[in-house]
Amino acid sequence: MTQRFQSYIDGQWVAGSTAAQDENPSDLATPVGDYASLDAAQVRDAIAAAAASQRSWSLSTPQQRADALDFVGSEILARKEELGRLLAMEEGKTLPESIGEAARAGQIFKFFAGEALRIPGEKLASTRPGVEVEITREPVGVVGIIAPWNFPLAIPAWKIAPALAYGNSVVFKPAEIVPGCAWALAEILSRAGLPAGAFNLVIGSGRVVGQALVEDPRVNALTFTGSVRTGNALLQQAAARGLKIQLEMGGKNPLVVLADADLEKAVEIAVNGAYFSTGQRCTASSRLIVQAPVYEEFIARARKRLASLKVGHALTSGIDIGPVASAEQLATDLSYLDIARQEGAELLCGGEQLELDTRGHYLSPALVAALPEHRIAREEVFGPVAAVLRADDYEHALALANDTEFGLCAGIATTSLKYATHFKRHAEVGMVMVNLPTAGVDPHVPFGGRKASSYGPREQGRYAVEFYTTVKTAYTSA
Ligand code: TXE
Repeated sequence: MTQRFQSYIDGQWVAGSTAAQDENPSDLATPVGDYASLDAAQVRDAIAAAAASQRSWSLSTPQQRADALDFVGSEILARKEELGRLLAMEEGKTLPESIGEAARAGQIFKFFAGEALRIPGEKLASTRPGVEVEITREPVGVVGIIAPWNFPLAIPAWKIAPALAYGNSVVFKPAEIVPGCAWALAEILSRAGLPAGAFNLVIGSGRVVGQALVEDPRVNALTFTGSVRTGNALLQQAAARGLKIQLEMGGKNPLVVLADADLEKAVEIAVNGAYFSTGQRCTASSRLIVQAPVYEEFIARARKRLASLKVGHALTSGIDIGPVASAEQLATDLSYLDIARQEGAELLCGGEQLELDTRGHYLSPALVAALPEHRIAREEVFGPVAAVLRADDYEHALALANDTEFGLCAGIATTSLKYATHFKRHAEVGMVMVNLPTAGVDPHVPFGGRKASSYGPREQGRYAVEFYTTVKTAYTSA
């Protein structure tokens, strides 16, 4: 019997109207389950429930909030293998990557359980005699969460956990292709002791469910991770009604490899950053910028390493890369490879659809020698596809690294302290890595970018407090 993933509104499990299949990208013949999309009226019910529970949840003690989040974090950690398996089946990440993501989601809930006890404030002497000034943080209210499919446990966790920790109520809309992970998270949250309505899950399409969230005046803040196109459309609508909004969108993250780098390490960093998680990470190293003296050698070693990677069913042990998450994403990946060929870029290896024992969206990791103006070197593909560019020297490499509309993450492989230090200061990004893959971040420090990659305050760590609270300044005269 297939499992049906339902929505959760005001403390009740709710069926939607139209049923759809939750696909398994490793094996299209064996779906993970099915789910039903909500209509706009049901989303409005969820927002009403969140608004109604807002006051009681915002008045809960920090200890109650910490206990609820700690419960969720502990259960996710205890069940990380099982949740990882669901994630692997639904999104297509390898099982070790998926279990790692489940563990990360658990750690994030535990981190914010601690933060709920440490909500910052300040008390200052006034400039006027006999007056005291206090600065406190209060919940924003009802937070709408629109999440993508590529980290179906971790991204919802790093939005839901701080929202609840700081006393907001939540209406969470997952991406269409990962309802199972969202349902599993909601099921745990449903037993965490929250008042009915403080957390709601609304499964359905972006067009209906996502739109209902951005349009409703009872939603006080909206956090989104996804494509630049959708993010920008939401920004326009948010601006029109003065809605607080935070956006995490695409990346075209450069990894610079200098001639003085440890080349073996640099190749490993590049392959990990560009292709693991099937390249479907906003921080993926999709532009490899290699200094001329080591360009050929880097390519030769990268091709050899890529040929050794095993692409396969996400649950098979020993595989390195799972399938692409959806037919739509696979079509995007293939079309970018076509465009690259048409524009004169050279496919060095990979980029082939693979037929394995089970029918799935399998693509071999592709490396493309490109020029900076080629679209494959400028636009986010979001698949196991990387462009490699040649740079004359460090200054040229830095200029190429910054020659993009995006600014999420940048990396450099070098043994030079001088270049590493200069790069950390001059890369126009929100996150920078020295001798590390561009993808792979810590949960307790800020995450986010500049330029077209991000809008609004940073996510994660203590910096999350900026988005999920509003500041009040109180003056008291005795
Ligand atoms: O994103 P969408 P998709 C990029 C990546 C990928 C492309 C498309 O390049 O190939 O986006 O992915 C909801 N109002 N990234 O189609 O459409 C949608 O239901 C309100 C990069 O999945 O932006 C989902 O929950 N909501 C990114 C969420 O928005 C709407 C991660 C994201 O979907 C909506 C994901 C609307 N009108 C994709 N339309 C990264 N860099 O991390 C859609 N949604």
